[in-house]
Amino acid sequence: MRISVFLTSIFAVATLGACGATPPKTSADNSATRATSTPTRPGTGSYARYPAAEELVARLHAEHGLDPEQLRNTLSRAERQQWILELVNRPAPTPSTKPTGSWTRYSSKFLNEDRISKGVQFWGEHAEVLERASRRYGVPPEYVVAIIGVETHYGRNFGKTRVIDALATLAFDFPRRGDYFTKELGDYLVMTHNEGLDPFGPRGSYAGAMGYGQFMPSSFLTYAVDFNGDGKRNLWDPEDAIGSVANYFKGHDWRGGEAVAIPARAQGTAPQLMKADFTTRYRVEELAREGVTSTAPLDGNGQVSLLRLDGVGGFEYWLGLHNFYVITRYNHSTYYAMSVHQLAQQLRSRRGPVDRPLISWLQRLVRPTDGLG
Ligand SMILES: [Ca+2]
Repeated sequence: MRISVFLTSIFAVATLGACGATPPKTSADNSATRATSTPTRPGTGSYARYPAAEELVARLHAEHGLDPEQLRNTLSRAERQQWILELVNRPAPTPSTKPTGSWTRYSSKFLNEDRISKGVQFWGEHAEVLERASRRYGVPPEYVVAIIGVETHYGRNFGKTRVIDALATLAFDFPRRGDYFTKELGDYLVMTHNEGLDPFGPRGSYAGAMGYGQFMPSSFLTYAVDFNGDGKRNLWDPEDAIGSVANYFKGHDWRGGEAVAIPARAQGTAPQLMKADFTTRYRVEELAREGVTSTAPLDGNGQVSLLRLDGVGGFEYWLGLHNFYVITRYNHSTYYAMSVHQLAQQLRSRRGPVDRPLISWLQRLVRPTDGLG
């Protein structure tokens, strides 16, 4: 995924690092030239003898038994990336109360023919793995494919920034989210130690998100799985990534078989003034009093979120159910989760209601009987 700088200014910076799995990314991630290509010598980098780096070294030694000299050596070779600080410190514009078409612009990045057809292709290439993940974790394949499609265009854009530089820069030079990114930097060093990786090897987004699903290091430690059975958890391997994304959703209480979001009808001007995003909770009767009604049964959901999409043709209203909230655990944004949901629906509709692997599996079950008969 490569959000334009415009989108970054509205959505990404405001929510940077708030995300469970992946902070939003920007077109700046494409700038390979901005990332330092070779590690500097020990003790000469931006964070050599930094007090905050020393504190992190002490904590990682105490909590994980990591070698302080090695850690000090690594951190002293990380490079501050000034462009990342400029990006995250850019002020976010104030939200408008009138329709501006922001949803139409945002969603057009993901809800387009290219993203759908490449998603169907990705699904076809990994159909067996997606089915296996769906059976094990109870998450439909289309939502796993849609996440990977929105995050990295199915592995086409992993991000080119050295993860250690991104995390060290945000941990030590971005006070507003310093605690969050210091924790992520620590988790990254634990991850590279446990997995036997050179900390200067992995590249990702400007915020340190990695691989097909753009996992942050804390998400790697908690939710990544070895889904191809080679003994390693590798976020850049599609099979491990598919299992890990499905496990992330399961870990955030995805409920198999339940709907995600339902379009709503809205009458009058009252709905425009209501608080509307994935964090809201309204009783159905409460919404009806304000002129908002569901276009489909709510499967027994007594409380729902009111979602307002700022489309070019005017506001569009949806009701977000439990699984919609689960998608926002990946990225705390209504537009993000709605893009994933609608892309998933498009992928499912294009792929067809029943998976071919399931059919061929059933055929294999039947054939031996035929042969014996
Ligand atoms: Ca693996």
